[in-house]
Amino acid sequence: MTGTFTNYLETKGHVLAQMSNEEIYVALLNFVKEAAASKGKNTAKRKVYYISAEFLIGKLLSNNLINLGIYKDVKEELAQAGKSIAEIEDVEPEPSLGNGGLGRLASCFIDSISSLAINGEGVGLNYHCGLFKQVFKQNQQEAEANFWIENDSWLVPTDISYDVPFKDFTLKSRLDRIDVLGYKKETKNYLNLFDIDGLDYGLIKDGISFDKTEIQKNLTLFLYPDDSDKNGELLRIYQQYFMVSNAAQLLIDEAIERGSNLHDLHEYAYVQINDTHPSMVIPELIRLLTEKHGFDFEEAVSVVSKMVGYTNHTILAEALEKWPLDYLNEVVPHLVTIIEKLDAMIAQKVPDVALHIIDENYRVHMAHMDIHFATSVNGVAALHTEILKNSELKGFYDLYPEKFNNKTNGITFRRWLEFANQDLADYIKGLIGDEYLTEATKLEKLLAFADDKAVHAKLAEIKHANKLSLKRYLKENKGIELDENSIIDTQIKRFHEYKRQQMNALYVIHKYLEIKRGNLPKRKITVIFGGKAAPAYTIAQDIIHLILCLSELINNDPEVSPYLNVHLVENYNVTVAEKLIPATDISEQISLASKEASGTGNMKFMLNGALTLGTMDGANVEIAELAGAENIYTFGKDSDTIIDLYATSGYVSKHYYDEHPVIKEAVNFIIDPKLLNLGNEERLERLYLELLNKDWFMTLIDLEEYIAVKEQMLSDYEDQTAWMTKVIKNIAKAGFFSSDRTIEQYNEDIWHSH
Ligand code: 26V
Repeated sequence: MTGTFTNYLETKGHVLAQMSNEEIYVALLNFVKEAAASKGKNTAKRKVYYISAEFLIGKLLSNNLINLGIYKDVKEELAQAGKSIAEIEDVEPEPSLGNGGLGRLASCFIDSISSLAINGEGVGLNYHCGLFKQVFKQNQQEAEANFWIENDSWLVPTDISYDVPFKDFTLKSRLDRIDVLGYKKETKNYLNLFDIDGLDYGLIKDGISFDKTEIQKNLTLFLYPDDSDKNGELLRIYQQYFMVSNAAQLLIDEAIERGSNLHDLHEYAYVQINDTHPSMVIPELIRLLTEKHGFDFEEAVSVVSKMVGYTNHTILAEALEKWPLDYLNEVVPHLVTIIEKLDAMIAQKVPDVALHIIDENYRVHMAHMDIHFATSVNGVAALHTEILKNSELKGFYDLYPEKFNNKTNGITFRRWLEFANQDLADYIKGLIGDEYLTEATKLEKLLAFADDKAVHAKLAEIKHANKLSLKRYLKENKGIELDENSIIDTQIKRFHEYKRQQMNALYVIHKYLEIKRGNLPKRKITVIFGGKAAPAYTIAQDIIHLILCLSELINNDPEVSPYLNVHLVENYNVTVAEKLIPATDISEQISLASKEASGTGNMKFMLNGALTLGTMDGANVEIAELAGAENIYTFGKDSDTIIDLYATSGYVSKHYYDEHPVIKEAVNFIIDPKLLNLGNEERLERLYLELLNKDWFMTLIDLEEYIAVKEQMLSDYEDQTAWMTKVIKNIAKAGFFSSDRTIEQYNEDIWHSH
């Protein structure tokens, strides 16, 4: 960096004190973009292409200032001119190019790739309407289009363009890039976002419904359109193929430019397939090498299968993509011939049809194709990888044990501590220095302060200040009145039955009834939820409805609200997470064991001094191991038990309901007149019956233990010395969950980019 922001403004003839927040934001954006433009590129021979349908990047201004090492200076310059950096941050729109964990992970990964100066870039799509904007009306979720691209944005246009052939037409792409700056690095990488010209916003009707058939005008209009109908699914295939064809053409061009003769392409490029959404990159690379570059089929397969790795992010059957061959034939018939040949190759050497690519119903199992032709298959937490090896993908593991490996997820500490919790970060630096920003396990030095009362007091003070900031934010932006003196218990994540927000809601009901009976808690509890539900996912919408009704009932009840508040924060996104996490005491990670592949919110809370209340699922298991079982609160059946119950159809929710009065009382309350008066009878009734008669994700099996452990936690909170010791031990051991560690492992074990 040369010169301060003020100098930069002077060269443009501006005076900071006279500028509006909007003008300052745009000036800072351009200042950062110019700084980024002067950085060099990473140059290792083998370049990594992290292809992902989602990059939930969040706002970029502050993160970029931090990575440039000038955040504090700029903050100070602004303050001297009477401006607040927080108000400038508010001006930036948040691009929501992702649904949840998978997209946020991809964003933490590109931050770490740049921060480690690895030659690696993200490749995805530039959706003009990111994930829908959530609004609540009559205690229900509604979805609105969520435009984020303004005249001044982080996108840097390029003149790179490719032809992408579909069955009935060819679409020209356009590439826009976002600079990805590493933490205090002289080099940068790109996030490559492909787009089309000729998008027609006029196709959008009510909310997020739109004409899904006009592919040449809608391809990058929406992230994951509702795919519950055939046109939605076809559009998904169009999007996926468009993404990977562009990625494949880009990587081939770049490899040639850097000296590859393509027969050695694998030495120049490695593709990490983020879930199965980019799987068609395998046949597409084979197609390009054979059709455009004169390879014979076998050699193309041989080269491609030395340069791709597949990451699995879920064992939920509905998320494992299986495209009907018919659909692929409607969109990309030229890939179908290749996929059929790949399937035939596998069928020749693997007798077990369950492992083939195309099944007896002519559906293409994208994950199977990935596994057969990748060098590496990884899960995202130790338990998840074990489940893949021993049950979900056992047949494949028996076939290719050497391909399977674990890469426990991570988060970037620059965004999730240094930026989101500035007071805590500064305090930690005062205690142990700032090495942890690049070498996260140095946080262990905090263990020396685990029993230090002065440190405890300071941490409590910081938490309280964060609650106050959250209170201001929620009041100004979300119409919520937060009690900063309450214990803050937070569950933020996509709404899904396996994540069991409904179990937390049943706890809330139980607590409400207890308070009504005069069993008052020692200290007020605020239960906060945040998250969106897929528009086509009815039960998830019903759970949102229940929570909104409970919130209305409880917060307005003068007998109860002094002891218990419930809030569901509207339009949860990365920005909201950055405010909620530093203010939280209790981190809810209560998925049904075996179902949450990893979780990354759990890591963010741990790093920010919240204690985990969780099942032994995903990365919670590793949190317990690292922090020590006595420093986290676990409950519930373990994954082996749950997997067994599914295998034997051994779970009957009605038994739990009938045999446990506490459960019965809480479930019955869902259709109590008090709630029915506030809500929609059909929704509440459906949820009640679902829990009673099906409860596929076994809410009731863990409910009683959950209530007991949460009560234990609330009472332990009163012993602040013991609580703060736990908090410090958690923060000290959070270093393992830095995405720098994860990315180093990807590079050492899979990518080999040096
Ligand atoms: C699947 C589908 C299928 C239906 C249409 C919409 C949609 C959107 C995304 C996905 C992918 C689901 C996989 C996923 O997000 N997994 C999450 O990945 C995180 C990062 O590894 C991990 O921490 C979470 O536990 C895991 O649920």
